[in-house]
Amino acid sequence: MATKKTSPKKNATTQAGPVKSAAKKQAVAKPAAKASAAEKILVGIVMGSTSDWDVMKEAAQVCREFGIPYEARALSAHRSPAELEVWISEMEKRGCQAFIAGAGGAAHLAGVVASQTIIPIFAVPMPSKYMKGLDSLLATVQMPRGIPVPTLAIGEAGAANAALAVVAMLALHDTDLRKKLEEFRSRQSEKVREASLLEFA
Ligand code: RP5
Repeated sequence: MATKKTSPKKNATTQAGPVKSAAKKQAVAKPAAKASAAEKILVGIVMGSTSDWDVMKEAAQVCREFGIPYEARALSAHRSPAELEVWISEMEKRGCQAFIAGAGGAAHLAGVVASQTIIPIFAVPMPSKYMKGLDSLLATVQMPRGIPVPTLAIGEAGAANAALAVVAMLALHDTDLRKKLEEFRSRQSEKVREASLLEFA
């Protein structure tokens, strides 16, 4: 049966703020700011459900911190495959250089995105209710040979690290970004050097 392809404009959030939240308003709480179709976007962040946004916003936060234009969308490999396909192709046209995909449970989203584009993708397994994300991790990381899906840690650290991996990739050909990443690393090291353990009684 042919699936109807519609323009995937719902549930999007960009550097400037969310475009629209169709399902759960708390997932994208800021005022709407529509990304123009012509606007260049370097990173596509996609998640299987708006319920993943609490974790995936960590990736968006890192992009924002480094000044990298991104668009974040809730699109499911299982529930909205046609919309997902349209979005991937739109992102390619808009100059996207990397995707970050987060999904939970039988998490096929990152693999499906990877199957439709040669743009690098980084995957984030979502914490899940009953298996604490182990199901998401194994479903994501155990890709068969030929379609690589580099997979980060379960949850927030994975989401932030996925974006940092993208920053490192983009920094290979962007001197300003390289400087920002080096400064980020220095600040992080400095925090560790300055940290002290509390005295105990
Ligand atoms: C996955 O199912 C999503 O990525 C999410 O992690 C999980 C639960 O989705 P909801 O039932 O909260 O929409 O597809």
